[in-house]
Amino acid sequence: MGQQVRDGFVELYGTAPEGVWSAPGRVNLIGEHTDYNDGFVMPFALPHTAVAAVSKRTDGVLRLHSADVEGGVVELRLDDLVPGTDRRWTAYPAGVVWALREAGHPVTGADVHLASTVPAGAGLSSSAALEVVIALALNDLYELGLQRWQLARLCQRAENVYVGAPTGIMDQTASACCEQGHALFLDTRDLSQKQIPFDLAAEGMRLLVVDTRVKHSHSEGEYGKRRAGCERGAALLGVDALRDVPYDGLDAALQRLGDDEEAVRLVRHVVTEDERVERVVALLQAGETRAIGPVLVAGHASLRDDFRISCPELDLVVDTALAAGALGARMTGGGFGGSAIVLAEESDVDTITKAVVEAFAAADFTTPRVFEAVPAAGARRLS
Ligand code: GAF
Repeated sequence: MGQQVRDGFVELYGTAPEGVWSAPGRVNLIGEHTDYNDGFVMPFALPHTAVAAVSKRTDGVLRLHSADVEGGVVELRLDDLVPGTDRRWTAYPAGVVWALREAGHPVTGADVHLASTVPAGAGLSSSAALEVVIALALNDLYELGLQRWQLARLCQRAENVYVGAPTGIMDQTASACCEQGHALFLDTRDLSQKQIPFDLAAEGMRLLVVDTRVKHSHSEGEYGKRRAGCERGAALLGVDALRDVPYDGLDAALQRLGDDEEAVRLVRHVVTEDERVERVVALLQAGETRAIGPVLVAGHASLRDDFRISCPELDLVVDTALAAGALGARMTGGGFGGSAIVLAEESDVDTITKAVVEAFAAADFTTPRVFEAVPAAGARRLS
């Protein structure tokens, strides 16, 4: 796609771009809604990417164009970028430019043409891919010398403040830092990372992504409500973040919350989910990959029953896949729609896929999009 985006830039702006960059979407293997609680996550990069051809400008103008969106070039003045004022796709790249400048980096403008193969609204981090590809391009072109984790932080700030979605740091870090063939074990408190080899094919397994086609959006209220609820739970327990509630102290913590049913559910999900991430890492490192299946299923139950962010379509994927022989399955990403993942023996993939598609048809749901996910590379310069 790099060449196509380069050609598109030439056609649009009449000169060759200074470079072309790509940044992937992600799926999260385990560790959901833990990132804004300073906890653990374990995403890996998808082969689906946002690709941007970019050149610098010196006149304080940002020109943005997407091959995926109807309409022409959007021209913005850097001095006019104000958080919360843009409801279009352009808020993501413009937000990154705003965040870089707000942090004191001397960005004086850019021409951008981009295209993305990350499905939008599918819970696969299409917005983080868009942010990270711009951040990486500007970091290179303006020789800012920022490290990957710093770019991720700036992209998160763009999303939180400029776009107005109160998300955590997982998606941007995944897009910026993942490596091919690995899942990223990330401690979101200090952003320390460990690349965990994750080669299912070598062990005769596959990981399927099932996009339910139910669109989700983080700017809408429910995500923010869960986040506020977790912060309230931490305050009630007198800790900085729920990450600080130890797993072996969970019962005592829940007792302290008494009959505050909502706080009990949210705290129980986050604390047990952090433990599940650590368990999955330990199992993978011990070579017991098939044993992560039940941990993924327990994660789904916790998101459905305690965190309450699943939906009938996601539950149907999980239940149907398990009944058709999957080793494990769970929703992935922010919830309220989006995608689920299914861990399966290679020999069961066709049966499971067919069962899920048929179950959706029987329930009168939109046909889901099913594809295999193999851990791909993180953000990089293509040319
Ligand atoms: C979304 C958010 F963007 C992430 O930060 C994370 O909270 C995730 O939902 C849930 O784990 O993708």
